[in-house]
Amino acid sequence: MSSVLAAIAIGSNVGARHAHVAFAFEAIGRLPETSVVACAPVIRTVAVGTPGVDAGGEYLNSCIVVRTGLGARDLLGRLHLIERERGRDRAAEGRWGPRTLDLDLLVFGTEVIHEPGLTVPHPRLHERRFVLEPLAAIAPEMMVPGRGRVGELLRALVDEAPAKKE
Ligand code: A4P
Ligand code: MG
Repeated sequence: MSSVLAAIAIGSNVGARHAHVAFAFEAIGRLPETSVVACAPVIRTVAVGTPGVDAGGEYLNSCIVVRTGLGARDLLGRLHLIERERGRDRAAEGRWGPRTLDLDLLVFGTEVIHEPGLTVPHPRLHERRFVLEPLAAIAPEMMVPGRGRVGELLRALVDEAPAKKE
């Protein structure tokens, strides 16, 4: 079986956040052709918003690295199903609005994908401390195609405020 290392971001800022994040780790671990390589610490972060949309309260953020034989689109489709199982309703939320569970495909091996509904590496990964901090805790050497290594991308954010709330 050919397989790749994939990194997935986990975020939650609505409802039973700890339970949503725990469910995500467990559900991703149960995906077919997929094994968990490492789970990042769960950190509390300040919500990053977009003008005109209430970003909601504090997030719990984490990351998981898996080895998978699934294709990128198949994997993302299954992540969306996991989000739905935790009550995520995209139709009812604004962009970057509050959400029960957000699962983003950050990195998929060495692949660079620009398709409708699927951009890999995730286009905002390199500028987000709430993603890079947990990911660097488990995969600092992981290469983000076109951007550099995770640990270096995090160090490049030194001038920014810390993601952690406390
Ligand atoms: N899509 C395309 N490529 C991908 C990919 N690699 N991974 C498409 C995930 N989705 C991808 O996503 C919008 C569309 O992107 C989907 O149709 C999917 O097919 P979404 O999950 O419905 O919406 P979103 O997450 O609000 O959009 P976006 O632009 O991905 O938001 P971000 O960048 O994920 O930001 N603040 C803190 N502290 N912590 C957070 O976790 N998250 C966000 C969301 C904002 N502020 C935050 C946090
Ligand atoms: Mg998302």
